[in-house]
Amino acid sequence: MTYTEKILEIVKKRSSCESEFIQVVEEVLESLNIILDKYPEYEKTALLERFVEPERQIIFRVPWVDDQGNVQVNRGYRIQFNSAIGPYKGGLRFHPSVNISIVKSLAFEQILKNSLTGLPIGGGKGGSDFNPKGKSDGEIMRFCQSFMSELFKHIGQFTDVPAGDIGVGGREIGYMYGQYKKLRNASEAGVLTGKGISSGGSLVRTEATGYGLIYYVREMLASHDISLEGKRVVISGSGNVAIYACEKLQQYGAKVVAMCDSSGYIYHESGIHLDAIKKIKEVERKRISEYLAYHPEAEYHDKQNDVWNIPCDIALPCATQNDIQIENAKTLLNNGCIAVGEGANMPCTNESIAYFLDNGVLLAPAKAANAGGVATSALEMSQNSMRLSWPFEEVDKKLESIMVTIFNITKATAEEYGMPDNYVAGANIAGFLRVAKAMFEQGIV
Ligand code: NDP
Ligand code: 2IT
Repeated sequence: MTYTEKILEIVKKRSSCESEFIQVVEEVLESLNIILDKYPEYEKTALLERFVEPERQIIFRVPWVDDQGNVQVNRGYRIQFNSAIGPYKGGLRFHPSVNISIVKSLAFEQILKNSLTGLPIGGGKGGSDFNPKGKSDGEIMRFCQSFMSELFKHIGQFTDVPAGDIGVGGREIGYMYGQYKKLRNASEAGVLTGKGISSGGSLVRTEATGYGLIYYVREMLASHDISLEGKRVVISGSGNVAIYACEKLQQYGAKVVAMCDSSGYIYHESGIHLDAIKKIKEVERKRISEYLAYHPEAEYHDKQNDVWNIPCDIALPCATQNDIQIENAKTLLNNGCIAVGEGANMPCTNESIAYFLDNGVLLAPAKAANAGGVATSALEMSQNSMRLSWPFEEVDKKLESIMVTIFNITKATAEEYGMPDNYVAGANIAGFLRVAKAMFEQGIV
């Protein structure tokens, strides 16, 4: 039994009910097998045993009062997974599907993603099974305040710095930041990222994950002499990541023909009009089917996952985990798809990832391709520490340069280990080595 097989056995036994967590650990360990012979000291110091076990897991009650005066109770999570290279850093997800397995899997991914940015940030993730859909502004605020009334004990600008994820955007971060400041009686802007600009947020943070994804995909295609111009693209999701991926693609002359939300998808052959999507999703907080009110010539279909049946050159899953199942992967390839960029976290199943790699589809892996969000969060932390703010162009240039560097590292690492174009392995290995070196240097802690 190899060292990685032994570790996978331990995780399967200890976390037998956590299917998403087992899924990500399996994907990462598979890539690490090839390098561990070079580092016998890692097995001697049980480095992988420590790497797959969170430093701390916090689970708490979140009671709040709805608009009818009823008391509601949700569950809150924060997984502080690894602080070897910096304070725990990662988003908060508010969605009814949130459970310990999902949060742990996202926190584990975050360790490697944050490492790839080259910035000093460790890995964490949190959230709640709270469903923000259909809630009034007052309900959202009371929930966020209650959530922070417990979370504030465990976070801090040098300890753990949360941000947004599914269901958590600028509005929610604002309410949580307000509550944190009240409880701590201190202005510690660096405790949360994704803040509004007036509250110490960074320009470009809103756009960062989507823009960063397209910078990565642009580099990946360019290394095969392919350009984004004129490409047909299908995007799943219509939230923060999807919207700004679409915006940057359109700037590069690509045509986005479909987007979706959890209820269904829209198909607009002449190209999606992003201003309508922004209005529906960022302002009105409505369903994507409303798009037809603005563009009746488009089509709406209520099976969200069928969005992958639309022929495209490039597929960008930007909604949630396990979105592209093996049947979707086969359909995409049959329809001529040449590249997939993972804007969401773990949007392709392990089976789909293997299928794409085996069939020559270029795959930009989530932990590299969507790292622009957290990288810009780290730039927000820097600006907060320096008590100044950089202009949009400056942050965007830094983001672009970070994404180009991440692409180059994932490509070079894949080549070094004899797997050219396998950016999945490149990202896993490069991300791991930086954290492993830091863990080794810091002894058994
Ligand atoms: P948003 O909440 O802004 O948008 C999420 C989008 O995905 C919505 O269109 C939503 O539809 C859809 N969606 C969510 N859950 C499901 C589901 N179970 N089935 C189908 N559709 C679903 O989130 P973000 O755009 O911020 O996040 C999207 C993905 O990107 C997530 O995987 C997140 O972890 C990842 N990510 C986000 C980063 C960020 O900076 N925000 C950074 C890196 C990764 P509906 O509104 O109907 O629920
Ligand atoms: O998955 C992610 O990288 C995020 N949700 C962003 C995390 C962050 O701290 O900005």
